[in-house]
Amino acid sequence: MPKKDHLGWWREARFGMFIHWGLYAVPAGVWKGKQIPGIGEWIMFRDRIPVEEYGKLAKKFNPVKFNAREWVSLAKRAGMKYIVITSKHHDGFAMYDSASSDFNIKKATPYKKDPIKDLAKACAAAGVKLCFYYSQDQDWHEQGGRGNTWDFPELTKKAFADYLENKVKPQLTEILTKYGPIGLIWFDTPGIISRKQSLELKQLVHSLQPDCLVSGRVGHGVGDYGSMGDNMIPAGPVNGDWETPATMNDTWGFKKHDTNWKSVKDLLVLLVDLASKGVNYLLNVGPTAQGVIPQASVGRLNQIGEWMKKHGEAIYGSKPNPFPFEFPWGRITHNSGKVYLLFYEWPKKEFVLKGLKSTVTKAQTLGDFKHNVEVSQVYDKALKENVLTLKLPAKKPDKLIPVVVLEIDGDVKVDKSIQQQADESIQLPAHLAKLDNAAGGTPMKLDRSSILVGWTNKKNSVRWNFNVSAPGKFRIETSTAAVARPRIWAGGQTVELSLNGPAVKSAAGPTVKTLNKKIRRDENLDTARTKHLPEVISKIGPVVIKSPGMYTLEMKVLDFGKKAQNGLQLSFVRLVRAQ
Ligand code: H79
Repeated sequence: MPKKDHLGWWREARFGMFIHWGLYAVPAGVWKGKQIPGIGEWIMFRDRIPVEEYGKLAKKFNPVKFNAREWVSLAKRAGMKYIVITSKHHDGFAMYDSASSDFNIKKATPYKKDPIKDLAKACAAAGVKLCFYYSQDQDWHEQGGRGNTWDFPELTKKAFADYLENKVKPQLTEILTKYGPIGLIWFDTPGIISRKQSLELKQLVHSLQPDCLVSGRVGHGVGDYGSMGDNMIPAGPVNGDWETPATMNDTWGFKKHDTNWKSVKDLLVLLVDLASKGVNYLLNVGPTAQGVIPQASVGRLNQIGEWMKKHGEAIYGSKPNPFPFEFPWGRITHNSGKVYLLFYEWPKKEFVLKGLKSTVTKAQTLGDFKHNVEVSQVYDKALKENVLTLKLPAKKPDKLIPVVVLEIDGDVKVDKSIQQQADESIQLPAHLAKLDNAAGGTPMKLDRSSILVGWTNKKNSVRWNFNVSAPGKFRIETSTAAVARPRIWAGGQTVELSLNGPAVKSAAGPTVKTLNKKIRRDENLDTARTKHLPEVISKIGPVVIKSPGMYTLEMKVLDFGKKAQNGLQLSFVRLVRAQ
C-alpha cells in the first residue's frame, strides 16, 4: 500500500496533462474517405475495423517530429504538474517497447524507437510526474479483451482472465519497471473485470511501486482516488479526492476535422471551477501521427500557463470553496490565512460578498499590477448578515480571470446558510436541498457530480430554506440535467413550486404562492461546465416576495411526462431578479 500521504503531490498538483497518442492518429477521424463521428480513438470500434486491417496502420505510424522535451516543457509552461500518456488504449497497441506483445511501436512501426523512454527522461529532468493510461478491460486486439465483437463474437470469463494474466499484468510490470518512478496508473472503463481482478491489478501496481497511485477506474471503487466521468464537471462540492479528465475539443485522440476548440477563458473557468471543488483537472492533448501537438492546443496551453504563473497560488494545493454554494460572479478557493476570489466577471468598482465571518486584514489583486484593495466589513444586525465590501480598481487586473486575495486571521469562517447574493439572485443548488424521500423505496440521492438523481416518485419532494434581504419580483429558473446515457436531455415533467414566507403583519399579501410549470427547454444552460453534459433552463413565474426574512421553496413533481426515463434530474433552482 502507498504511504499515508501518498496523495500529497497529487492534491498539490491540481492540474495535469492527458496525452492520447496512438495508431488512431493516423486515420485522424477519417476511414476510407468518410468522416467517422465520435471520439477519434474509437474509430476501430465505430467502423468495426478488423484487427488485421487496423494493424496495418502501424506501418504508417512514423512520428519523426516527436520531441519529448518539447512536450514536457509545454506541460510545464502550462503549469501542469503531471503527464498521463496512453501506454495502451482500447485498440491494444502498446506505445512503448513491450516484450509481452509485438503489437507495439518499437516492433510494428517504421519509427522503431520507444518514445516513452525519451518522455521519461524529459519528465525526470523537468520535475514533471510521468503517469500511464492503461486500458485494462477493453482491448480490441485480443480475443480475451472486451469490446471487439466483430472479430471475436464470444468473450468468456476464462478468456478474459487469460488476457489479464498474459497481457495486462506483464505489460503493467513493464511500464512500472522500465521507466523509473511512475506517479499513477490511469485505468479506464471497467466493464467485465471482477472486484477480485481489480484488486489484483491494484496490488500489482503497489507491489512494484508502492507510491504509484491507481485511478478510480480500475473498477469496483478500489482505486486510490475517484474519477469523474469524461468531461464531467460537478455541479457542486464533492467529497474526497477526485479528478476530471477533459478534452479541449470533442475528441481525445487526434481528429483532423475536430476544430471545436474551447476558448482559453472556458478552459480556465473549468480549471478554476474544479479547483474550487477540490477536483484535479486532467486536460487532454491529442498529438498527430507525426508526433506534433496541434497548434490550437499549444497556443491555449501557453496562455493558460501565463495565467498560472501569475495566479497559481490560488490553485496549487488550494482548498475548496468554504461556502457550500457557488457564486454567479466567479469562484473561491482558500489556503491557510488566505481566501482567493477568482472573478469570471470583473465587478464595476464595488464588490459585495455576504457571509464571510473571518476578519479581512488586507486585500490585494494578484498579477502584474498588485493593487491594494480597500476593504470594509460590517455586520448588518437587521438582516443578520456579514457584509464585505471591496473597492476594486476600474481596470481589470487580468484579462481572463482576475484574482483578489484576502488575507484573514486564522482559518476561514463563513455563514453556511443560503443568502441572497449581491446581484439579488438566490442560488438553490440541488445538493443543498432537504430531500424528502416520502415514497420510501430507492431514495433520491446526489450523484458524484452533485446532481440530484433517482427522483421518479411523485410522493417525493425537495425544499430549501433561504434568507431574503432584498425583496421584490423574481423569476424562478430550474436547471435539469442529462447525466445518464444516452446523454440526451429529457424534460416534459410538470412541477409545482410552493414558496412559503414569513407571516407578515402588514397587509403584504399571501405568504404561500404556488406555481405549476411543465419543464421544457426554454434555454440551454450555456456554461463551460455544461458543454459536454447539457443542462436545460426552464423559466417559471414571476413571483413577488414582499418582505425580507426566511423563506422556503418546495418542489414537487406532479407528472413525470413520457420521455423522462430517469425521472427528474435536478442541478439547481435559482431565483433571479425580474424587472
Ligand atoms: O480515453 C478516453 C476515451 O476513449 C475513454 N475514456 C477517455 C479518457 C472512453 N472509453 N469509453 N468511453 C470513453 C465511452 C465512449 C462512448 C462512445 Fe461510443 C464512443 C460514444 C461514442 C463513441 C460507443 C461507441 C458508444 C457509442 C459508440
